[in-house]
Amino acid sequence: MAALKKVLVANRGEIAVRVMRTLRERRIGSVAVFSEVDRLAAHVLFADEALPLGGKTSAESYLRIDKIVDAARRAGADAVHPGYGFLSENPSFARALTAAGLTFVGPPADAMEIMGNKLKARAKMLAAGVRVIPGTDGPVSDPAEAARLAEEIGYPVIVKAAAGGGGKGMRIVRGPDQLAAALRATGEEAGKAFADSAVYLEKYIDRPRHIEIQVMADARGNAIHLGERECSLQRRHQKVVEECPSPFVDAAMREAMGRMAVQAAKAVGYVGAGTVEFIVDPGRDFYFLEMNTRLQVEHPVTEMVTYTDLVELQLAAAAGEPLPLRQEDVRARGWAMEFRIYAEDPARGFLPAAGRILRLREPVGPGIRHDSGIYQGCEVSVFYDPLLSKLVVYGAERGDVLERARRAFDEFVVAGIKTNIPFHKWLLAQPAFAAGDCDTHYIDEHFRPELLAQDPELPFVALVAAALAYHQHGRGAPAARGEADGATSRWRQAARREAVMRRSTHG
Ligand code: MV4
Repeated sequence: MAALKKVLVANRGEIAVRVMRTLRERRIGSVAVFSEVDRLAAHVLFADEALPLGGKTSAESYLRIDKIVDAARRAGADAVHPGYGFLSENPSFARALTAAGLTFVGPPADAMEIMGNKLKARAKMLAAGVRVIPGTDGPVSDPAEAARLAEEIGYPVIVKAAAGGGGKGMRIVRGPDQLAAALRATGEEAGKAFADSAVYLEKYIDRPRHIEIQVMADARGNAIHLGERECSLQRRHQKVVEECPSPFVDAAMREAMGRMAVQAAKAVGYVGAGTVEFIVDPGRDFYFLEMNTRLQVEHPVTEMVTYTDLVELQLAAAAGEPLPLRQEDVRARGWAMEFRIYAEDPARGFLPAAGRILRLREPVGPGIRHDSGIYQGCEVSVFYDPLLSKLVVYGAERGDVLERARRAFDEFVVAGIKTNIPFHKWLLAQPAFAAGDCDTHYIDEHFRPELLAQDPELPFVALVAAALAYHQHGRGAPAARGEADGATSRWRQAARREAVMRRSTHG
């Protein structure tokens, strides 16, 4: 296959911009596609050229295989990079591109198909000698048979949808009395969500850590791993912070997990960048959970620590080039953490936020990388994923990264819409997080909105507003004395509320 000259990026937001940055460095043309809502989005402004898909929702735009294949043809692209989400793990998309003479920057459709079904993946992994969680070999539907199998596995067990993934379609069962109901409910849910009602049983691993291995394979049968990422900090199956290396993994465990991940990739004829997810029990035993057949959101922490550009490696693999490095050439140096910046309000149950970004001050300086899909003045809609950007912090040691991250968040200003930046500041103040001691339940068990610090700029903003009001109204501004109708001043009310809050939170 010849070197790539022009690549269409079938995605939006920070990942589309991220992919295009490597394209620009490699002097490969970049083509953006966009929905009606995204005419002025960051990825459109960054690209060499941009084609409209029409439609507002994902289903009408970024999920339309026909429109994207057509756009790639019209632009004269030779390849399509799918990013993550949208069509990135859709075997039909890969096949449609191949049929149109275009290169899919991703694995073979067959590999995606196997890994997209948990039962198929389990069977393949078992045959390849990869350790999977004890469970059933196939789907279970008969409650009596399920009860017998669950007894054999040992309670608690978990009912999972074969077509599920990422936390959707599963139920924990603590005893035989709950099994039949869980089987029925999970099956019904899976039928609706994935048009496939097959479910199976696994041993339930309580309080797991989520650790994943980055793999990279070429089309000539070579495969390597680039170490692990710790992804245990999640809120309702949505990752919030990831890091590399994991504070929980030692050299022996990394080696064993890495070897198993490469085995998994080879077993399905994998090509390109992929991630093998492991679930690790408190006794440090680890099991294959699933393989994500795409570039992941959190890939930058691996890039920082291994000094690689995973998009560049993806493009090389797609072009049929051999892997430019052997396993023994992979070296890890330093520590990296990624903080996901979401358009959501942590003070109000993480409600999605939308609107115009009125002011943006991005953190910069030593060890800071900000992979962003926003700019000052841009509109954030509720049509797509709420991920705005990722703050990636790099340093020599984990402690340096934490200090640097606190500094970076103090510089970071996003005004106009609510973000989870205050949440990250809270997290960075937690001793358990600083100690690297959080499992997948930490946030759900420890975070409450009342714990968020008040924005330190707020008193200054109030002061400036008061001064302005004083100037505009002349001496004796009415706001200082109460409303004209005799009601208490809003300023005074706010001050009282503040005083009460301080008393109640500081004893
Ligand atoms: C499990 C599990 C415990 N035991 N499977 C959640 C997402 C999906 N990929 C699989 N998940 C889990 N599967 C067994 N047999 C616990 C989880 C799980 C979890 C896994 C990884 C990261 C965060 C999680 C949060 C809750 C539950």
